[in-house]
Amino acid sequence: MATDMTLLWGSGSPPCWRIMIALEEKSLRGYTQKLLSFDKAEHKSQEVLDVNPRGQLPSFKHGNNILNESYAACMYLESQFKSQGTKLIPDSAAEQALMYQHMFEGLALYQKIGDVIYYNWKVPEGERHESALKRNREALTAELRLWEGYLQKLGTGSCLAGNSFSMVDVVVFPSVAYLFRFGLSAERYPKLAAYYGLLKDRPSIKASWPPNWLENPQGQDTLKDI
Ligand SMILES: N[C@@H](CCC(=O)N[C@@H](CS)C(=O)NCC(=O)O)C(=O)O
Repeated sequence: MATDMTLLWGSGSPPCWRIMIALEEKSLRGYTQKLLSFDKAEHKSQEVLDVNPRGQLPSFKHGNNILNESYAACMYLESQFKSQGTKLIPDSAAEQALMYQHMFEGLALYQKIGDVIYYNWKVPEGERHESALKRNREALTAELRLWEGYLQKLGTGSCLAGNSFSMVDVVVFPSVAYLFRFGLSAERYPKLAAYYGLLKDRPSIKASWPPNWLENPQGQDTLKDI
């Protein structure tokens, strides 16, 4: 039982989801968790600020060790619980190279998704320009084509670093799920859709599926024309 761990999280947040998948994969259950509401600005509460001065979720603690960066928390969990649950860092140099490469590219993917989906939230009303949003949409399209190519090269039924599920899948899958939640076309991006289909029912992913998505299965169509 992971009773010395606490996770403050928000539903539907890909960074929070990454840590929850890693915890499941490492068989770390029974941790203290608190679901907070972004709508009620609970991520700016003193409870969060005490752990995470950025006032962001996830905020994660293991004993006295604080890890508020989702990638850092996932890597830490693998390192501390190496022999428990799924081995998330492959031994083979070729798979490790792919894993690290795609993990960090996953940050660019996540950033570009946010630049489109949250354009209005990020840019104050008077500073918004159709041309800037168009550029962001084009940048996301180019990024998604790269991922289609990577998955094509990996082959049908492959995870992102090869046949085995690894850390790159822990951190990138939530972004891919987000894409489809926001209406990405499975016809236009068949490899990403197949990857999504391959992993969406994996026990660690199912167990941590965002509760607000379960309550409201209808997503949005923001990305339908990307
Ligand atoms: N670098 C952080 C990013 C965390 C993050 O961006 N969290 C968002 C939710 S998805 C958040 O709390 N946003 C509220 C804010 O920045 O005020 C990580 O990967 O863990």
